Amino acid sequence: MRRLLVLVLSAMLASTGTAAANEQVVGGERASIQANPWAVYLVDDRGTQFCGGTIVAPSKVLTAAHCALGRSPKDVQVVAGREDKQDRRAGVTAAVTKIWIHQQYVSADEGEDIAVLTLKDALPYEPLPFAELSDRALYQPGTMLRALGWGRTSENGRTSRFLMQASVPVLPDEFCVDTYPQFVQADMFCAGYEGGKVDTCQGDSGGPVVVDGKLVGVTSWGEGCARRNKPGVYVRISRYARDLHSVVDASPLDL
Ligand code: 4AZ
Repeated sequence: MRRLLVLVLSAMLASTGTAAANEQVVGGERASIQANPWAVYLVDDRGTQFCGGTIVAPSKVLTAAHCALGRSPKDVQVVAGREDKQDRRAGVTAAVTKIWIHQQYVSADEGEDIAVLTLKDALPYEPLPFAELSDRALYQPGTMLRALGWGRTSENGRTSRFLMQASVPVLPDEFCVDTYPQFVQADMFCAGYEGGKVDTCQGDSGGPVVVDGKLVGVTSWGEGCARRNKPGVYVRISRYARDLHSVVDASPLDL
């Protein structure tokens, strides 16, 4: 996530005379794990963070299909309750026992970019409810959404050590279609500013996009990060409510 707070930066330069750019300013704003306890990240078998996710039930984490495809449960772990990736004492690392990927998933820009990880043990953090079919009004253009993640803080930069958040408005579907010929209205929405500057980026994929205490989107794809006229594209979660309930509400024995 990237946000250029020109005023703040010039004020800093004027007052201190140094160019020590504070990553927390250039890269978006910090978000606390206490306020967003359902925000998690995924690590590979080497412990490297590669995607985000959301706790949607005590032992279920929603992420993007493109984050899960081709991975075996034993090579993915969920880190929950940890705002600072370097703070190994904070939160828990949870083992994954099963990976569900939407049956129709092919690639992120064709839609159905959702997956659910089943965890070995229940997490001691509050799950976030996801948007239902009846929540279509939450996708009105102009609605301000909050996207969260530990992804890159600039297009070619490094992923963030800390949980970050950015606010982006839902854009009209026509804008997304004009920008991206492959955009599928029913399955996706796009959000951001025509001028760019605020966006999700690599590593944020699979992570939450929220409004009104509900998960409305999953970070999915886009051309670069924070580019002018290249908004981020997100999974339209309300459209998948039925599919998700069948997986998330299932008892472990049913799967
Ligand atoms: C990615 O590669 C990715 N700017 C995530 C989000 C966006 C672009 C790429 C949106 O995971």
